Amino acid sequence: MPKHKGTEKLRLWATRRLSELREEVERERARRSGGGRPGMFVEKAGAGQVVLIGPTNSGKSSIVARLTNAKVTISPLPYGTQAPVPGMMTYLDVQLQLVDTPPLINPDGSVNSRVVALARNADVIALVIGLDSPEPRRDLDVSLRALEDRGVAYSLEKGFVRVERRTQGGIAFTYRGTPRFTEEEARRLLNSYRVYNALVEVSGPATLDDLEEAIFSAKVYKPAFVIFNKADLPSAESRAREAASALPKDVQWVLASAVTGVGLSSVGPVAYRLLNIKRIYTKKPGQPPSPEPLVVSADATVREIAERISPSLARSMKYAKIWGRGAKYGGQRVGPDYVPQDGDILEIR
Ligand SMILES: Nc1nc2c(ncn2[C@@H]2O[C@H](COP(=O)(O)OP(=O)(O)O)[C@@H](O)[C@H]2O)c(=O)[nH]1
Ligand SMILES: [Mg+2]
Repeated sequence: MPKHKGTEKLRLWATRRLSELREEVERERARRSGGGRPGMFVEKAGAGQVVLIGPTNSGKSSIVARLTNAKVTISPLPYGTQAPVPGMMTYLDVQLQLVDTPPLINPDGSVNSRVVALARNADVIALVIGLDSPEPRRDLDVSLRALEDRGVAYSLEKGFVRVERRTQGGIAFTYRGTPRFTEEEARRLLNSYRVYNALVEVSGPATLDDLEEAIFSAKVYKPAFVIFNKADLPSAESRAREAASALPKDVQWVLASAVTGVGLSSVGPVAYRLLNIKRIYTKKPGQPPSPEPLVVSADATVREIAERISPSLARSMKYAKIWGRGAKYGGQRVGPDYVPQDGDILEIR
């Protein structure tokens, strides 16, 4: 990488990421040679993986125990959870995977990079903060900084860029918000790194620095929300409100108690929304819709949904009939580029 002032930050990221990956390789080697370290990666299941992270004793294990069938260890002693434990919960009629994790912050105050790795690999991050802590706001800040410093962005408010390299087609841009750079500047930077073909997705007021990070994929965006737990304790709500005041606007929070169960019913809907998916009930002509939905990305078109069923259906389809929120009237006829809504019934012809 060219050495100039603008790449200082980037070199820092690259160095840190490199040492994280080295650690990971070391651990994997130790594990293979029978080192007996508990496995750290959790195979995804269901419509999305929601990883619960946070300081020790905030109630991550208790929440996973309440919402899923998982066998977790709940302990009043700190650092009770050593390895990630997945469990499944049903929301609407889709299965969401919740993952309990060891504490994000080690006893010596350092960050557990294995937990950051789990968050990096998640579909959605749920940050659990215990309201019994002397300083919930500090816990929140420390946890969010741990993610940010290790290249996990949890908010799009400050701007974010994703660069997907391609083999042809030049450089194309998509925007959600207005960046702080011109396409001309972006092209020049990309070209200086010998990137000539790429899809550049720009969110919020992103800068050229953000673009530069994205070229090396040092950074990922993970939608996140905060669970303030232990709502059963005195003045919980005002303490949660105070801590949450520092959150970016696109990071939602919920107030819950793993002991009384209050507020936990928000976890499913908030996680579902952040997963950016939709349920489509397909049907054959003259038959009732399938009881199990097809889960696809929220912006999927009729053609993409057909593709999921079978490539030959996608090729041969002429039109579809649709019922539900995405239809003007039941049985409306729509084309392959139509975007159905969550919960719609679709008959592909
Ligand atoms: N009062 C109260 N205590 C809780 C709540 N959730 C968890 N705890 C307690 O907090 C301690 C730590 O819980 P645990 O789930 O093991 O936390 P973890 O370290 O984040 O997994 C245990 O003693 C739990 O019983 C809650 O909603 N209210
Ligand atoms: Mg635990």
